[in-house]
Amino acid sequence: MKIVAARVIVCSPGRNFVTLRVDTDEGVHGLGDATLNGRELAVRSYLCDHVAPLLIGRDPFDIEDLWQLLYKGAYWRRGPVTMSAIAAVDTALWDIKGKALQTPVYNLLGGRSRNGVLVYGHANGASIPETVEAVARYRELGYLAVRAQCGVPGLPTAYGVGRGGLAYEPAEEGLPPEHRWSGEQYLRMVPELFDELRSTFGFDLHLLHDAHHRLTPIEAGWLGKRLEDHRLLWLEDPVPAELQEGYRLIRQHTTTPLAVGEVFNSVYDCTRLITEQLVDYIRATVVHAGGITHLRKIAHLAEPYHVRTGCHGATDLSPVCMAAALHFDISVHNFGIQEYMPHTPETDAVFPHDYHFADGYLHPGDGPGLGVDIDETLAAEYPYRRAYLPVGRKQDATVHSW
Ligand code: KDG
Ligand code: MG
Repeated sequence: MKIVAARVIVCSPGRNFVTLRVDTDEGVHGLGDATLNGRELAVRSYLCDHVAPLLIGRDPFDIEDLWQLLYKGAYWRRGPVTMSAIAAVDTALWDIKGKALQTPVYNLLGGRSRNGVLVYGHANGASIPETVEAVARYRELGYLAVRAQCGVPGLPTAYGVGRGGLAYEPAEEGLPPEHRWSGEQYLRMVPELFDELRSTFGFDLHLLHDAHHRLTPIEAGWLGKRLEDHRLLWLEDPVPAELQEGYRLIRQHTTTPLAVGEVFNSVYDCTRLITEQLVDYIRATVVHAGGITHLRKIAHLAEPYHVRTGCHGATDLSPVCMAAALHFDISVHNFGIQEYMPHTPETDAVFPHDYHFADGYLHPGDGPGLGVDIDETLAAEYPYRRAYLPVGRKQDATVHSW
């Protein structure tokens, strides 16, 4: 089998997505997600201008060799644009191999290790009572794990809180909005939120929270300690993780489990965090961390250190990435949990897929390959629209991590 074409489709059915389609001379095609929120066109250019010409004539079954060719062969290594582009190729090749061998991708990854993929949903509200109501709605929908985010008194916007209720989409059309931040006000709100959630729901529900890279290590240590008795499944991204050893300081102060890595793009971003057991969950995912091939290497490194996976699964990762993540999740031994924000009906129509949610779990399809496709005619009705993530600033206007 030979690769005869590699094309990129950019569409915006509610939000922007970048999809790679790889075609072979035997009529089998594969898809890979290449979406990098707010920087979509850079990955499209990387794929079209620099990667696609290298693929033509290659055997799509040589997944490891092609991965190394694109990674080592570029000389310039890592980075979100490069690794998202490599991820898209890698994902498409696994899809092709599954279809060609007439088996779901999870069978190529060692087979199923569990019955379903435990997921968490996103509850949010402008106030604590609204957030409690949103968590209750997720419970009614059958979720066993819920991430809770809440508005912060005194701040006009808060991460994860949008249109109140089930959906939150941070990217906005046009130039980036600027959001204010106050660590002091936020740290007053979060303990009250989880006091209320635990007294309302007890301990039968997994609760999670995302601090979205905004705290200092000592603030994070205090928050983790204050939340310990609430037994969170995780506190996510308490501080930015460029300084991996910085997590030692947080660990010295709290046993609240920590999750890190949705912005990571390679195993080198998390080596110390994993091998020094500074985190409990690693959130790298297929599209931003070099595809299924590289994500498996991260998971395998993590396994002996009791670090589990918790793949990023926000709506800016397309259904192609979600399908790939589910085949990975169901097969990898040290799976922890998968983030799940359902896509809009428009997105689901453009990307028909056979994964489904039932009773708190997602289930990958059992058909050949990844079980996801793209309706290109429908996709063409939704052209790209420039959109950015917000920028964060402190109360005095100093730029801060958003
Ligand atoms: O594109 C950025 C979003 O995916 C990110 O802000 C979402 O933090 C996020 C999460 O945990 O889903
Ligand atoms: Mg996050």
